[in-house]
Parts: sequence; structure tokens; C-alpha cells
Amino acid sequence: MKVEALFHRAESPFAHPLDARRLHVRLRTKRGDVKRCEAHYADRYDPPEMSEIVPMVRTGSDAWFDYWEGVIPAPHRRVRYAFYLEDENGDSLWYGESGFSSDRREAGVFQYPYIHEEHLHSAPDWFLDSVVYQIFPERFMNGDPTNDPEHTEEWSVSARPRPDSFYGGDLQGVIRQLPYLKELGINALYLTPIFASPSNHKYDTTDYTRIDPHFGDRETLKELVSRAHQSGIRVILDAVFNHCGYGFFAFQDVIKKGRASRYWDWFHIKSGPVMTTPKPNYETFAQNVWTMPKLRTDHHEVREYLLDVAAEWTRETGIDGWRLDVANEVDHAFWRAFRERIRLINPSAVIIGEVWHDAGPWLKGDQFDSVMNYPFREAVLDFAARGRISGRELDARLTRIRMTVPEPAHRALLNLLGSHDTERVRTACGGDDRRLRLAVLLLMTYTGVPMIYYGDEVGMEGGNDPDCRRPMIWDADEQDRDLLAYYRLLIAIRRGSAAMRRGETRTWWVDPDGGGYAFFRRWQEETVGVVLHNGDTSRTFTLDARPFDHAEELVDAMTGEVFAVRNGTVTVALGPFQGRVLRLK
Ligand code: ARE
Ligand code: CA
Repeated sequence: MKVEALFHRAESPFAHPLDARRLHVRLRTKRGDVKRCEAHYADRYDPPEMSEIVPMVRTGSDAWFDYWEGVIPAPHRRVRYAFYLEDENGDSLWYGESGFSSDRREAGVFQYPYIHEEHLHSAPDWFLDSVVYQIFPERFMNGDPTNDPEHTEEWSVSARPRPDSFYGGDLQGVIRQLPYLKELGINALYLTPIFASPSNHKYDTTDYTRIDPHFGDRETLKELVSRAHQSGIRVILDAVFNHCGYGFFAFQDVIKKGRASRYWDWFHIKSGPVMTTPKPNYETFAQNVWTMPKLRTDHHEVREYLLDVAAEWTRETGIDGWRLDVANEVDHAFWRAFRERIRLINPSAVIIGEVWHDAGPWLKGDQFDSVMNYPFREAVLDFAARGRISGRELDARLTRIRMTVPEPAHRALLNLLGSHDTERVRTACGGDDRRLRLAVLLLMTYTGVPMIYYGDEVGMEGGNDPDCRRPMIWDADEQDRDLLAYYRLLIAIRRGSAAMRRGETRTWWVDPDGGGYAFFRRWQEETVGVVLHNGDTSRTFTLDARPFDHAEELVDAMTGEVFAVRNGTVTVALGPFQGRVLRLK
């Protein structure tokens, strides 16, 4: 047995409670090495023998490792456990905190001292059932020309935004298009920042207590939230607390009074007086973005100020949650306090961090419910858009993402194919519609909450910021209506399927040497299978039909085509870059 490949740690994401009385554990072994695995466990205060056993199941693999998972009952919330492993040759081994041994006692035990409430995940149910639509308000719809900024440019299909362009989009525009959004089938909106700021993106906040006048006012926001709620649509706002804008009153006070300002300590200023050139002498967002001074969120006054702002908007407008900008550069204590404050006001508010990489540390239950899942975007684009990876590698990438987060957080990840910070998905697909549809199919069927970036559904294109922020195409003749119908269909399929919204995901089949891949999702009695391939030839795959128990035939939920089950297998034909969603009739 390859003991050097074994890995477990009694800490998230390899040991994490599913609820107050169940601990979910994971174990990593060398790929193909271990044949059988069990977790032996007891209450931490029981005598040293451990007679209780749960099986560990191999649930995923990547190029190097297999991953095993099991659920240990913890009636008193405190457990100790060790793993028992067997390989092909019948050799066996114990693995615990002291190491590896053929002797159980010598291997020692892992300990999960106590399951605390703070580690129980509580992403609201409505969020797990959501399809989110992201809106960049300056570019979605101009609903009120009287509030347009000076030098507003023409809203047209050929518009190519520069970093400082304005097109006049606003909150009234979002209100006006609620019927469109409802028909599309989405049930949550995420708006990028809307508070007062001089820029078009509003990530440089001048006044956290005011809606930007070019977008509307407090009443417009309240109307938006209540009209959205009437349409069954939730509203999530963007909280930019890592930094403020240059015009923020506290920073202006520091500029005026230097060290004598009572707000001096709210920022990281190297030495006074404040200078913006040749380089800012204070910490900023990214590199030398002088318009965005970094806030000291670990300073109690700053923390209280920002938490009050978030609390006030949550209370006053009835919004359903927050997306947190540059969340990974703000201290953890701030986010714990944030969660406590917001959840006290709205117990079903969702909290989503912007973390582009391994987000495990923020998803232990005490900070965020979800993060924007950029690693998912990378994996899906590499498979569907760029054709860089095989089905096997896609499976490995998706498995690795899963292993970075505690199991209960996995289904709450906010999956995306693009955002206001990236190239649009159609552009990433080089305009190839077949690739685009394959990517969208994965987005809408995989574990996690899908997010659609405004305009993707009508075929908008665009390179990196600022090109990905073109004004929305509303002219029906300019929209890709077939694509729109495709999005609507997939959204409806997802919203109608508990397995897709809540179910676990398991690899169904991996093409040994090509671009084929299949997974299935299961929730209670419902099973749905998704089969895809990323090549430009037609293919036929024969899959084990066991996940569907005794089904006689499976139906493609998108086309209605029927596939017979024969001798426990189902043979599925796929055209170039095609995907199918298979289920019982
Ligand atoms: C402007 C220019 C850009 C330039 C940038 C940085 O237009 O071309 O790259 O400055 O100098 C907002 C505006 C942007 C504006 C920026 C600065 O929307 O248009 O860009 O302010 O004025 C990292 C951060 C992540 C951040 C992205 C953009 O970790 O938090 O960079 N995203 C949020 C918002 C942005 C917003 C800000 C932060 C600032 O969503 O819209 O920008 O409030 C890797 C790394 C990531 C990195 C990512 C992208 O994968 O792992 O950490 O994200 O690349 O660079
Ligand atoms: Ca306007």
C-alpha cells in the first residue's frame, strides 16, 4: 500500500459536520491502490476499543489520487476515529493521527473534539434552488433618461465601452425588465455596486449611505426589491468593504487634516501628507489604484461603520443577501462579525464571497455560504470552449474543486462561465455555438448554483473588462433567439428538478481516451444523468444503466429522444459537441 499518498486531517474540508450529529470525512489514497476502506469510530469518552464502523466510499479520482468519503454518526457531537484500509493483495493497514500501522492502537486516532453550531452550513434553501442573473446596472437598461450622466454614449449593438464610458443604465431599467427576467426563468438577481461613486462600475464608493443618483435613489431600490419579490425574484447586492473611493468622507478628512484627522487610522498610510503621484503613499486595491484606498477592516471603528451600513440596507430594503468584493483580502474576523449582524436581521440572507481560488478557509460555516466559482469556469471552458482537456481531466478538475470545500458548501457554490471581470463565454468559445451550448449545459446541470451574466443568454460577445460590459442587446432582431430559447429550456429543466438543485453528483462514465464524460445527480427518488462530449465528430457511448435502477428507457429532457435500456446498459448517440440530459420519462 502506498502509505505516502494517504492523507487525512481532522479539519475542514476533510472532516466537516453535515449537521449537529453527523461528521462527513474524506480520505485521500493513491489512485487505484486501495480496494476497501472503513472508518472505525467511537465517542471520544468511550473506552479505547472502537466497535462502530461505517464504510468509506470512493467518490472521485484525479490523475494521482482516489478520494473516499463517509459519514460518521456523532450522537454526542464528539468523535474519534481511525481508517482501516485494504489493498488488492489483501494487505491491510490502520491510519490514525499517529500514523500508519498494522496495529490499530499504534496508528492512533483522529479527533473531532466537538461539532459547534458555527460550523454548520446554512446556505438558505431559496439560494440552493436559484438560478442567479448578474446585472451590471450601468449597462442593463436605461429606464430613466432624466438621471443620465453627462456625456452619455449611445446605447447600441456596436457600442464598445472604454473604461470611463457611460450609457445611462439604472435601477428603473432593472424594474422595467423584471417581466423579461421572469420569463427567462431566473429567480435571483446579483447587482454589482449601486452606491454613490464617480465611476461607471461603482467599486470606488464615495458614499455608502446613498444610492448613486445616476441609478436612482433609496425609493427606487425599495421599489425594485418589492417588485422583484412579487415576481419571485430575490435581490443580492455587492458590498465593497476592502476599500473605499477617493471621495469617501473619511479619506477626504485625512487628505485635509493629515495625521490630525481622527480617521487617519482607518487607512494604511505610509507617511503624511497623502500623495497620489507618482505612486500613492497609502495601500490601495491591486497595484497603485489610487482611487481605491484600502480600509483597515480590522480597526473597530471601521468595522462598526461598515457593518452598520450593511445592516441598515439589509433592514431597510429587504434585500436577500450580499456578494462581498475582494473578500479574500479582508480579515476573517470582519466576515464573522458581518455574518452575525446580517443573519440577525435576515436569517435567510445569503452571503457570497468573491474568492477566485481555493476558498476552503471561508466556507467553514462561520463566514460565507458560497463563493463565486471561478475554478469551475476555468475547468468548463478548458473542456467545452478551448477543447484543452479530456473528459477524464474535466472529471479530475471538478473533483479537485469539490475536495477544496466542505461537502455542504459544494452545492451552494456560485458557478459561472463569465462575469463583469472576464471575457464573455461566447467569446471564449471563439463564437462556436456548439461549444457555447455545451458549456451552458454544464453550468445548468452541475452541482452548485448557476449564475448567468447579463446578455450571455442572447449571445452577447466581449473580451476582458471593459469590453465584457457592452450595453445589453434589447432589439429582438439583434438577439440570438435560438440561444435564448435554449437558456430558457435549461433553466426550466433545472428549476423543475430537485436532483439538479439539491442532489449529490457522481461520475457516471469517463471516456478512457477522449472527450466523453457523463455524471449523474440524485436526490431521493429522482436521478438525472448528463452525457457530454467535446469533439467535432459523432460518437456513441454505452453506459451502465444501474444508476437508474430498473428503468426500461431514458429520455433526453431537451429533445424528447428515447434511449432503450438493454442488458443493464444504455447506448447514447451524440452529435459533435453535443450534450444530453437523461432521465426517466
Ligand atoms: C481597472 C482596469 C483593469 C485593471 C484593474 C487593476 O480596468 O484593466 O486590471 O483596474 O489595476 C473595479 C472595476 C475594474 C477596475 C478596478 C480598478 O470593475 O474595471 O479595473 O475596479 O479600478 C482580482 C481581485 C478581485 C477583483 C479582480 C478584478 O482578487 O477581487 O482582480 N474583482 C473585484 C470586482 C471588480 C472590481 C474590483 C474587485 C475592485 O469584481 O470588478 O474592479 O473593487 C486571478 C487572481 C484574482 C484576480 C483575477 C482577475 O485569477 O487570482 O485574484 O482578481 O485574476 O485579475
Ligand atoms: Ca438613466
